[in-house]
Amino acid sequence: LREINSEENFSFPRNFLFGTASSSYQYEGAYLTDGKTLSNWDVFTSIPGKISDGSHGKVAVDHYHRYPEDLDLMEDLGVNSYRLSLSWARILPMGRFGDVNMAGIDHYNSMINDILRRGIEPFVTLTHYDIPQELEFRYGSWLNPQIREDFEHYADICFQYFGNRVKFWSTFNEPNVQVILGYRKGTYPPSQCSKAFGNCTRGDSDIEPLVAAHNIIRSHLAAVNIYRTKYQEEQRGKIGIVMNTIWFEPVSDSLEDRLAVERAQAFYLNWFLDPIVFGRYPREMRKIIGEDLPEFTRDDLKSSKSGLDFIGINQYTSRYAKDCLHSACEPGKGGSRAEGFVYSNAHKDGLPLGEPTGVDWFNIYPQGMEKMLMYTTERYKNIPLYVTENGFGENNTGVLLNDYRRVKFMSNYLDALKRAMRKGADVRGYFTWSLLDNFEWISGYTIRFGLYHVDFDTQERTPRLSASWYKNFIFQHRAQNDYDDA
Ligand code: GBH
Repeated sequence: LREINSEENFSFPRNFLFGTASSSYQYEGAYLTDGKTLSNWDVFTSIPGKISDGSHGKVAVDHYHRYPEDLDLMEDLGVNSYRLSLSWARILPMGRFGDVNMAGIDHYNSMINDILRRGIEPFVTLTHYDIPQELEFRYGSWLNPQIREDFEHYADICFQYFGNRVKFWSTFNEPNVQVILGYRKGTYPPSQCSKAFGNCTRGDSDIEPLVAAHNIIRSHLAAVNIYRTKYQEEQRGKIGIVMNTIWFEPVSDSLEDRLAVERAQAFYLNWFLDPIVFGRYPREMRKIIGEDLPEFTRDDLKSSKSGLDFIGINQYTSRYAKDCLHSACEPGKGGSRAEGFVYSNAHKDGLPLGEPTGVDWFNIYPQGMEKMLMYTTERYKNIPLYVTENGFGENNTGVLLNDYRRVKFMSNYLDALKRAMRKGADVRGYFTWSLLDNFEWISGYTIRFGLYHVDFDTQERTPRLSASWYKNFIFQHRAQNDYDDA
């Protein structure tokens, strides 16, 4: 059985989580069912021109009604965990200004019970981009410090109703993406953008992304504090945050470009994790932004010494970073004059980083997985890590069941993950994005990430090659464990 593993002498620990990931807005549909009100994404998708195919998540893949069928698929795959998110607008349609919607609570109770009945561990995110529109409308959501009271209240309700069964909580999904696209580029709600970065039609402050991020970090810390003081001792779960990660390589060997890589990482990952783990923003940010960087109060930081039990890493892609403090900033897909770097697709010598996929933000670079996990392990002192998302998206080319490119992608990224574990990264789980094709945000239904193909008219789910590959992969790992134990 040893030969089964492509990397010699390695087996995943028995309790390693293998799962698939989803999110409420991308999967559930049922957008006004059982007392749910509009979320920011319901409103955003109704504005013409925001979504590439003009679509929305009103029905999505109807997971709200079809979850038992979807859990059947997961059971068949043999996964032992399922990463999902809750819809805040289903649980607290008016935020803290109204009552708990018991129909929403009942729905998630039934779903969580069904998940557990099948021997699957729920891994729950509180906010995967979608929030009640009420909070946007009333006070401007993340730009207003009072969002912290709303988030704290919401988290408290979730711990209270579900915490006896949910043992893994993430406060936010990819707040870095949420802030950069929502307040800097303006391509996600609430469509604010800053002059230095985007073609602004609304919003003109370079400070807004910093303020939104600050309020998210404070909200995270408040939720962690509630969990630690009121629930954790009895419920014995773990709480963390999920970040999007990009592995950056310097565009040349010059010292300037190597320092640009550090700035790129500071302005992407460390922006959120440093305050949560160390209680302050990264040095590179402080140096560049100076006094415009908001400050934390002593009260904010009371839980920051233990502001995380784990870090969730969403790892898809890698990029070159190029200095532009000392030379001109050609417009790139990320970074700016203000931050002193830009992203670049090609090395100075002309070589691209990894392999392009046909989806513009996404190239295949498995080494990025290994390096990202090692970087996080070193910087954040061996904290437990979960790869909360990794997966392969393809442009919609009709019924594409023979997804050999996805299989190759998963196999190579999982090999890179194993290499990181052998070098000492404390990785405890892997969730692939995603079980099903689903609503891919501003790309609508044009990019497909599923191990199962979904016919969006009939809602029929059909397994792709990758579904049987993943099933086999998980099966082999179990067999290896049984062999090692015998
Ligand atoms: C994750 O984001 C999300 O958590 C998940 O919901 C999503 O379905 C999945 O990945 C697949 O995309 O305008 O060029 O910036 C991954 C990071 C950042 C990738 C935003 C797509 C938008 C394209 N995402 N990006 S761009």
